[in-house]
Parts: sequence; C-alpha cells; structure tokens
Amino acid sequence: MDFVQFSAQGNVGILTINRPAALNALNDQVIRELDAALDQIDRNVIRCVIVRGAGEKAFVAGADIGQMSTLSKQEGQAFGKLGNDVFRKLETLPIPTIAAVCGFALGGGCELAMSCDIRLASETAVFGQPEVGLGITPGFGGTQRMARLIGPGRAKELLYTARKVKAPEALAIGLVQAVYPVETLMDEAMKMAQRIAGNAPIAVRACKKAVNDGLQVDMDKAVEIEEALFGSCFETKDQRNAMTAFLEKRKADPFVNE
Ligand code: DAK
Repeated sequence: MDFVQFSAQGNVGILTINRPAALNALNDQVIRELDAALDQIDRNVIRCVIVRGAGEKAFVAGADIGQMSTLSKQEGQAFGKLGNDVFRKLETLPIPTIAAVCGFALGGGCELAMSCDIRLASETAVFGQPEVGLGITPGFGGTQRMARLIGPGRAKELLYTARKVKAPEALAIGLVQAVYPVETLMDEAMKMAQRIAGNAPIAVRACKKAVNDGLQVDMDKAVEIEEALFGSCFETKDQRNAMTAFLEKRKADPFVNE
C-alpha cells in the first residue's frame, strides 16, 4: 500500500495514514487502502487499534480537495458512499479503536477521528468541519457523528460556522477524551491501548457493540441488547478464569480471547 500502513506491537495495532505531501488528505486511493487494511487486521491477535496520521502537522487535513473539485453530482455521491462505507466499517470494527490526533483533523479527518471509539489529541490539534466554506456538506458522516458526540446545538454551531476548534475546547465539549503534549501523545495512546488489550477481549468487544447498537434504539431495546451481550460472556474461558481467580484470591491468568 502507498498511503496506509499497519503495524503491530503485541496485541495493539497501529494504522497510519501516510500522505505527508497533502497533509494526509483522503483521496479515493487512501480510502480504498484504509478499507483493505481494516479487512486485513487479525481479529484473533489484535485487541485495540490506534489510528494516526504520519508526522506532527496533520492527523488528516480532510478529503482531497483537488480530487473533489471537479466531481459531478453522481461522482460526488459515489465518493461519499466510498468514504461512508469505510468509516462505518471502522466504527463497527469489533476491535476497540483510538484516534491519536496530532495537528489538523479537518473535514474528512475530523470525521475519521469521530469514527473511532476514543479520541486523544495533541495540544496542537485542531478540529473542524470546514465544508460549508467549500460549498458542500460534510460527506463522511460528520453531521451525524458530531451531533451524537457533542450534542446537536454545539454540532450545528460548528457545522454552520465552519469554525475550527483547538484542543482545549475540543476537550471541554467532549469531542476528545484527553489532550497531551505532542511528544507524549503516542505513548499515552499506546498505554491506553495496552490497558484495553489487557482486559478480556470478548467482554471489551461486547461493551463496544452494546454502546454502539444501544444508542440506535430506545432504552427498553437497548437494555435487551446489553442483556444478550452480557449473557454471551458467560462460559467463556476468560470469564471462568477471571472469576475463579477472584474467588481464589489470586491474579487471573492472561486473557485468551476464548
Ligand atoms: N486536500 C488536498 N490537499 C491538501 C488538503 C486537502 N484537504 N489540505 C492540505 N493539502 C495540501 C496543500 O494543498 C499543500 O499542497 P502543496 O501546495 O504543498 O502541493 C499541502 O497539503 C500543505 O498544505 P498548506 O500549504 O495549505 O499548509 P498550511 O500549513 O498553510 O495550512 C491547513 C494547513 C490544514 C490549514 C490547510 O492546508 C487547509 O486549510 N487545508 C484544507 C483543510 C480543509 O478544508 N479540509 C476539509 C476538506 S473538505 C463528501 C465526501 C467527503 C467530504 C465532503 C463531501 N461527499 C462526496 C458527499 C469531505 C470534505 C472535506 O474533508
């Protein structure tokens, strides 16, 4: 792949968008490579994925404006579908995901970060949906995910004004979960990923599915979703191992994802 790299450190995967000449902007090749990289992740081994942009200047500076500038209506819709399908694949990946956002996360970059489960930002991070200044709407789920993450009023203000949000404000409005100096961002993301990877994978994945699926339905149905996922954890080796260890007042054996 030219623009997307995947590497693993133990049970943690690192997915890097690497197109520095265009501040990691997403053209169709980058999006297709991201799609292929997600398909290739070994779900038996990898227990958490960090998504980042190469370099310190940009996480991703948006969809590729050069490529979009001449699209027809039909091509624009097809480009939107390509991105939406891949971002949805990322959002529903059974494995937890952390966006490590250093620098600009604009347009499609902000949308990519919002498709991850957790966002950690550098002190230099800048978020925003500048699309209305370019004569378009966000096209990779930004209107939907931003409203769900920070509430409709705040989301509409940011979408209508195309205002950029720096890291401290992003933290205050809940767009990101923590802010770190540039130099420590990846270490902190790795620490969090390893902590997640050290917990029982079946249970962690069930938490992700419960939150994601539960938010789409009313509370009565949502608790049913949780009940089913809760039930599915029983009789697993990891559940038996951890509960037996507790009762025997000893440390549980490492989790085996079974
Ligand atoms: N696309 C293409 N190239 C980009 C880019 C982008 N989004 N962002 C930056 N670059 C390129 C620049 O053109 C420049 O290339 P060269 O001139 O060196 O060849 C290089 O990256 C460095 O950028 P700058 O020279 O501009 O660097 P500065 O430090 O001066 O400024 C900046 C950094 C991030 C403030 C600036 O580059 C900037 O404003 N970039 C654009 C940010 C932006 O507006 N992003 C949102 C794009 S719109 C849809 C599907 C998807 C979308 C919408 C609809 N459907 C089809 C329904 C999504 C839309 C977007 O994401």
